[in-house]
Amino acid sequence: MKAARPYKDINVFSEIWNYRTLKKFCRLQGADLFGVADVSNIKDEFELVEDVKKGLNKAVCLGVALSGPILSEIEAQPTKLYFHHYRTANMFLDQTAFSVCRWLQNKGAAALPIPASQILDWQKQSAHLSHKKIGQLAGLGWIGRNNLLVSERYGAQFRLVTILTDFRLKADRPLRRGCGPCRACVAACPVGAIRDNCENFGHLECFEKLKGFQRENVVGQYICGICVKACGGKHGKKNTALNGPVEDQQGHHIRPLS
Ligand code: B12
Ligand code: SF4
Ligand code: SF4
Repeated sequence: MKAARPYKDINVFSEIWNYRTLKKFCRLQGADLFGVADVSNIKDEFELVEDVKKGLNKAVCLGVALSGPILSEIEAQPTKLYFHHYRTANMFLDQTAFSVCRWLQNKGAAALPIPASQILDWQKQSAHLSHKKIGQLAGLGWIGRNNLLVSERYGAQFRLVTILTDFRLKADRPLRRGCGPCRACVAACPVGAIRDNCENFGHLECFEKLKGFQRENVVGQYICGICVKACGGKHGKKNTALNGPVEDQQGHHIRPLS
């Protein structure tokens, strides 16, 4: 007779099964990137009530890709189209996180969606938690020279959201990749805030430039988009006009759309 499976294996099995089912649900909701991070060791960094965050040891991190043509329009400053797109992406991510929260709660789990772009402390310019850090732990990408989370497929041309949960889920691992010899964003930044090493990123230069765009009434919020446009990844290279037109003058596709 076959020996009964040890209980531990059943736990591992259910974590993998849950991970796959949730991933499928998130894809159907429109998420382009999905990953799960084990956040049990970094919860001190979260600006949440101790009792609330106690059992929330997993973080589901989702990414949604931005429109290549909208980014292509950005030159020396953000555009009105990019501003609208940025807000739409945030709303989409918040709605998706809300659906994931309901999905998890209907499975009997606790779930806490973190806003895509809400600032808690205006002095420190910080939020409840860093989506970039969660995304990096969840294997979505690496912190690039531009101080953004960079994925192999989308470069930095995506936005993020996080849902904390106590649901039993397999956790992903961080990627062991980086920018390599690329310096596209270093050359693109109008204030030289992007250096060779992301640890030397010029937060203040960048922030002053973004405040300037808002003061000059270019856009209504602290956004820019220049270093996002510069960092296209595999998908962005095809999707933006950076590499020339997709069609020839007769309307034939001259390079594949992804
Ligand atoms: C406040 C804010 C800003 C502020 C300043 C943020 C800051 N402190 O640097 C301002 C207004 C300047 C800003 C600018 C921009 N922002 Co902003 N911002 C935020 C917001 C709302 C909060 C960030 C926060 O809490 N920071 C606090 C610090 C402590 O966290 P952190 O900056 O993430 O730093 C951590 C990691 O970087 C990590 N880390 C640092 N170095 C390294 C090195 C390695 C090797 C590793 C592994 C980790 C690591 O450790 C840090 C501490 O945990 C987030 C949304 C969110 N909740 O995450 C969006 C967010 C970070 N912004 C985003 C974007 C896109 C932008 C802009 C391009 C503007 C635009 N939309 O056009 C610029 C980019 C500037 C740049 N190149 O970094 C995206 C980034 C998406 C991505 N693919 O990475 C986010 C995640 C919003 C979203 N929902 O997608 N932003
Ligand atoms: S957001 Fe603009 S100013 Fe800030 S690092 Fe990127 S390109 Fe430079
Ligand atoms: S543009 Fe190149 S150097 Fe800059 S963050 Fe992206 S991959 Fe890294």
